[in-house]
Amino acid sequence: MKFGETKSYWAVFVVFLILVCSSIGQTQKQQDCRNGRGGGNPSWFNPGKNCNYKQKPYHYYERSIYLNQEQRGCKEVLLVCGTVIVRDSVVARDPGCGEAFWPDPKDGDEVCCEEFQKAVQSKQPCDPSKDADCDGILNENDSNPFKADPPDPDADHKCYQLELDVYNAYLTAGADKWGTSTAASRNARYDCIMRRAKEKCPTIAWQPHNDSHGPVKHTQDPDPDHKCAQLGQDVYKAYLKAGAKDDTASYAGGTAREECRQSRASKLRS
Ligand SMILES: [Ca+2]
Ligand SMILES: [Ca+2]
Repeated sequence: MKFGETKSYWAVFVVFLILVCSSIGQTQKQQDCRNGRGGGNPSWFNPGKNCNYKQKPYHYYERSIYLNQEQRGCKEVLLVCGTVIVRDSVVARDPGCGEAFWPDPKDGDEVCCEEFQKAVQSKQPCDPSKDADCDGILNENDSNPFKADPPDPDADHKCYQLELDVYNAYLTAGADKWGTSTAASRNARYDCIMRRAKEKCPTIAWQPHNDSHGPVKHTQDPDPDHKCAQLGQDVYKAYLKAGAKDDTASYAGGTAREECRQSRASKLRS
């Protein structure tokens, strides 16, 4: 093999290594995003070879516990390595207890009991008797108790507040309640949630629309009372308040203003 040939083999090998490493990085990232905060399920969910005592959690559901003439009790129990996790609810006698809240554990749901019990004692990284997968959702509210759920991108309700602010901005501009105002504010909330989710997990397949159009000239000013201009300003400020970047906020404000001008111009023409 000539020296030049060896060099090009090396180059191909290095490129191959880079590709493999970057694809592993990508998979790792997707994994973290799917498993949510802290980057994944706690260690007791993947019992390794060194784990001596593994057990699949056991789930049972007791319906219709007699309470009195009007009410029934429903009791769900999860048994994990000797720890009992209970979910009690009281319902009207009719129709009675609904479907089970927790899913039945499957074969891949084995828990490493030494690690689980160690965490129950030390409460590190969390207390699994209260939150078995350490995702911050307590067992009794977690419909997926053995899998860390991804964080809620709107946990601080900023996107919900944005929806309210945009709705009010449209009402002030004279838009109708149920049509334009509702549609515009829902779109704003969806856009906000998706942007924030994508910031946390860049692998999410969603692209924001940022194809900005300049203002259109109209023969007659469709906005003599500056209601559309005010709407644009209000939407811009609402986005900034929700934590949007300045260009995202200007785009949203500009789009609202132009759509408002278009709609008023077409009313003037008819
Ligand atoms: Ca949980
Ligand atoms: Ca969970």
